[in-house]
Amino acid sequence: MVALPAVAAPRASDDARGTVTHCPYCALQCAMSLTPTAGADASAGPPAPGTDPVPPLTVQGRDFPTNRGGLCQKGWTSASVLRTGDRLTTPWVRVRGELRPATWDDALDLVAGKLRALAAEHGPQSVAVFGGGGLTNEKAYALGKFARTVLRTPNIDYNGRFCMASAAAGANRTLGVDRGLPFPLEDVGGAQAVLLLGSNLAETMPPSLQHLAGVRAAGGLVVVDPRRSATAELTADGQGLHVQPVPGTDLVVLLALAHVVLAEGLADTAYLERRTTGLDDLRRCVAAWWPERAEQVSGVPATTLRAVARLLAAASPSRGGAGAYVLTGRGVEQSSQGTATVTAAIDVALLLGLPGRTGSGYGAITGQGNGQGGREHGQKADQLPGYRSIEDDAARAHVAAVWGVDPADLPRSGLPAVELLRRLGTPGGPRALLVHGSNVVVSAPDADRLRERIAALELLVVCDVVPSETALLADVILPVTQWAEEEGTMTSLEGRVIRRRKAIEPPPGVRSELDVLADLAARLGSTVHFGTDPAEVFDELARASAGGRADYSGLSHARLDAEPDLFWPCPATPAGTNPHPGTKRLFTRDFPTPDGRARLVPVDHVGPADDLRPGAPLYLITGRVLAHYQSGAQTRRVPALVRTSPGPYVEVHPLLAERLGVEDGTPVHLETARGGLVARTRVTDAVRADTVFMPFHWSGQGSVNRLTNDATDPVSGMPEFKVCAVQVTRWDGPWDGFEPVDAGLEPVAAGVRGDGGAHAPGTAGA
Ligand SMILES: Nc1nc2c(c(=O)[nH]1)N[C@H]1C(S)=C(S)[C@@H](COP(=O)(O)OP(=O)(O)OC[C@H]3O[C@@H](n4cnc5c(=O)[nH]c(N)nc54)[C@H](O)[C@@H]3O)O[C@H]1N2
Ligand SMILES: Nc1nc2c(c(=O)[nH]1)N[C@H]1C(S)=C(S)[C@@H](COP(=O)(O)OP(=O)(O)OC[C@H]3O[C@@H](n4cnc5c(=O)[nH]c(N)nc54)[C@H](O)[C@@H]3O)O[C@H]1N2
Ligand code: SF4
Ligand SMILES: [Mo]
Repeated sequence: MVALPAVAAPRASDDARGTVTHCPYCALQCAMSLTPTAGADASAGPPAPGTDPVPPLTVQGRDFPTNRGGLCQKGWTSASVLRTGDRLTTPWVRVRGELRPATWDDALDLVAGKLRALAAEHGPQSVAVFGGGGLTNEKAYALGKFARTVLRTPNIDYNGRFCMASAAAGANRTLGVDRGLPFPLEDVGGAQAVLLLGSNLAETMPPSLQHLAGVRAAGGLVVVDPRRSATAELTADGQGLHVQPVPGTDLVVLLALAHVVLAEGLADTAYLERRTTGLDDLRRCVAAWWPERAEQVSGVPATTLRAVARLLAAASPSRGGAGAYVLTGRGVEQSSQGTATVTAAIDVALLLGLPGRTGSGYGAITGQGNGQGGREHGQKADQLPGYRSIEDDAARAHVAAVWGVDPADLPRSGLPAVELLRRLGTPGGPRALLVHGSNVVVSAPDADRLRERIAALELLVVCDVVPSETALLADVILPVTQWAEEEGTMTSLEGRVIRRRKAIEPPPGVRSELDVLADLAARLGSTVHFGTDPAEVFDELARASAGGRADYSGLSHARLDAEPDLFWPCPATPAGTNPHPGTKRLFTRDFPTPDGRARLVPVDHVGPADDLRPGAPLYLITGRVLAHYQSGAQTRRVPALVRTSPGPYVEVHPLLAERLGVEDGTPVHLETARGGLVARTRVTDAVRADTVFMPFHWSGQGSVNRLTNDATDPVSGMPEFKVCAVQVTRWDGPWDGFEPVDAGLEPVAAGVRGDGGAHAPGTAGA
């Protein structure tokens, strides 16, 4: 029998509306309150086949500076995932090829035994760890510490490499620090111009649109996207401009904007003089990108490029404007030149004198719930907690002292995500992989190749809440607590540290990841202490972060409960003095670089790694839809979301549709250098005629990542999800269509169906 979820007893942190917490999904971390659902039987098992689960908790939006009470459809249906029919409630172990329910003791003994044997025979680096930006700060910290002190492997990286790595690299090298938005989101409300590059906020963070109302009214919203996305639509009726470049040419657009700003004398010369270095080199590099040349590459008219540069300049403080922002999203970052593109975006912002001025700035829009904190506390191959470098001896000494280990025993940098995944099961590569919070076989590029690599592993262990497609390939699945079942902290896209609170008991049989890591550490004979109380783990994390770039040492769960408005850095202060107020806005006085100045960095355009060629004459771009989250592991299990967005599709322009001889709904075959798939067309003039678009939320036949390129950015290691070359043809062959996934509707039988549905071991045999 499965799960008898009971509602946790109310505590001081609950208000009249229930448990005060935040959404489980994206980095906007919308505030919500959770109350037991009236009439729902908290002790009921999974829903009967064919019926929607009654969520045990009712979700209500709560007023907060970011969401102002608003939630998107994913947020208000999020409690359904707590009671999905195939929620994992017991460990599963593969026996003679088949997953079977197991006890925790047997499962963990098996894992520990195998890890010990592999390390003894092949060295500690033969075990790799893959984390996720959805884990709480506490869990991300514990995972990094576990990898470095118990496994002693350098090979830990995480899905943030797919998400924020280029933005992080770009910001670090220019501004000296990577905090997605170095200002609170509400600041954007007063702007006169916003240049939004490769972000579809209307679908990916709908409540955030409230902060764009002002700029739209001022006619200053500029959206750069090869598609007329829902966000680009917001520029209609004089509210701004939609710039629709050739995919992968945003860097050229930005270089041309920088060119115009300099050529027309629109730069903030006093700011450049006082607060930056590197202007001469930048000037030389952008001189080559006059608007007419940029037009030839990007397809954006030179007149538009000039108009955008002038609009931004007019809104800039140095020219008496009300303020301007340059913001980047995954559309420009998930590129083999993502770091260069972010760098160019920051160069433009610096030329206009925006960063560090209240009411203006540059920011990258962080994606996952804890994408920000997840990259600060040690899941990244080259980082220790507090955003410290693992190659820096002082940082190693500090963190080793907190952990009670010898700094010499800490490994150095490991392989970044894509390379780590490519090397799985290869000679000299990792032979075991522990996955915490990512569904890589759906979300990583060149996914068919990844499945082959995973099959070559000697051990795959997946900790998850549901039997994701990746979990179904595992040798051992460990069921862990999620979101409303646990305490912790998340760091939002603004660098605001917020509390996640427990509202319901987890199903019996499920354990917290903190507990799993502590138990495994003990079974592996480690003497390093692993706390299982999230508040205690946070205190340790805070100490480990002290003095680092992301300093949390002045924070604690208790303080965050009392003050929900604290941003890092927030260092500890001497006893008897006032606590540090946190840092809402960065760069107001200087930049955290050695000379206190921001660095203008020259960059140049190369183009996509897999560009148009004979046999692949169109661009394939990818992204998201409103109703689904990431690999869909969670949202494909929410019936209301599946009804809104039942399956994969390919957006095709009417001119291309005519050339291909297809109509709305006709299946087409997509073929790239990596593989092929068949999906239904959606004919729309929102996409360019030389481009097709496909969302990545589905697996099996509908998984676009079977086609995407795993070429990476040379600085950040981020893969080029957004652009590759594709051949599209009408499909007249046999095709049984994509089975719409009736997620969570049936308690399903064991076995791998392979079509990416919501299926498997969850309740079988239980
Ligand atoms: N509904 C929903 N919301 C989410 C998520 C989700 O999965 N679903 N995930 C969360 C996470 S982790 C993230 S990272 C964020 C991502 O949030 P966004 O960055 O807004 O999301 P995407 O849809 O991946 O990409 C944005 C846009 O990039 C465009 N694009 C594609 N190629 C190019 C190009 O070459 N140039 C330009 N300029 N644009 C291009 C696409 O057409 C798309 O409209 O969303 C978060 N919020
Ligand atoms: N083509 C294409 N591919 C992309 C992108 C794109 O734009 N285009 N975007 C990329 C981006 S930005 C991202 S962020 C990635 C994300 O893709 P993934 O890394 O696959 O992220 P999720 O689908 O959120 O997977 C999270 C998994 O963790 C589980 N989970 C939830 N909470 C917990 C927890 O507390 N502990 C544990 N152990 N598990 C938990 C969920 O059930 C789910 O199975 O996809 C990338 N892939
Ligand atoms: S915008 Fe993001 S945080 Fe807000 S409700 Fe939707 S998924 Fe949740
Ligand atoms: Mo992301």
